[in-house]
Amino acid sequence: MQALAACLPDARVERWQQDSPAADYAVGWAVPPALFTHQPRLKAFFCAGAGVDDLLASRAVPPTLPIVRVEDAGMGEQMADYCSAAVLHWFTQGWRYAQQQARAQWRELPLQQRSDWPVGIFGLGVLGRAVAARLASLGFPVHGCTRSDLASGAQELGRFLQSSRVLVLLAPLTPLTRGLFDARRLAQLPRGAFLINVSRGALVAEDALLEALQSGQVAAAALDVFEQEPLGSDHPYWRHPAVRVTPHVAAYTVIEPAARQLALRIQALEAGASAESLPGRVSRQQGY
Ligand code: OXD
Repeated sequence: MQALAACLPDARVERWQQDSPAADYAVGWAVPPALFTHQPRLKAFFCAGAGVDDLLASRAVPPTLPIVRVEDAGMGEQMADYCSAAVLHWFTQGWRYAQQQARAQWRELPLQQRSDWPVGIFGLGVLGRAVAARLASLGFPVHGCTRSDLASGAQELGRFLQSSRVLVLLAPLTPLTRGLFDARRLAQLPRGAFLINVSRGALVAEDALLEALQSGQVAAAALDVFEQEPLGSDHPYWRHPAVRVTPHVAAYTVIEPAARQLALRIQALEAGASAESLPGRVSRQQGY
């Protein structure tokens, strides 16, 4: 809040409460639905996180209220760190050596070639592109799948999956992507593939992933997001030897860049720009 106030010295910036006066703009993440009923005059809502699926699913959000997401705001670098750490852990056999260490087993494993580790990034928005650039700079062959590739048919997605030894999910949760990675899609990956999910848990059918891990179709997974969060303490992911669980922390919004970005957007709106023209403007039709 202070960071935003510092960027907007002429504005009154305050923490929202039910009796707060009517505001022109609101900024938040996982905000209570009451904010929208108590703030009927909002000109725009700024989402401080990357995903807007919960907001779009909420009946409290007026259907005509412009929603604008922060873009990157320090998250691209963190996503790139998270994904490259997972890829390097698998590529350098770190995960297998950890399993061997648990058995006090001294056994050299073969050297890997980066060219045998093509990485497919599903979702090439700002964050997907940051991850792609980092992995490419580490020497991995990287390719991507965008919304228009998805729209051009099942074959395109099939080709993308077949050539992804590591699949990174970085696409928003929309009607098109919900449950997309089911048993049939996971079977299109090369046998022994690796999965990183840093977008939304509901993109993946959990039972199908557990089965694919059991059969060896998927060798290992690094999961930051889950259908139910927090992940239940009895969920099989927690104790699965080939699954790394993190509690939805792959990327935090960094306050200062986010505040600078929001201030620029608000100033643009106040100067007469249309909400449609703002970077990060959410399309209700596309669902992100
Ligand atoms: C998200 C976020 O959208 O953490 O998941 O920003």
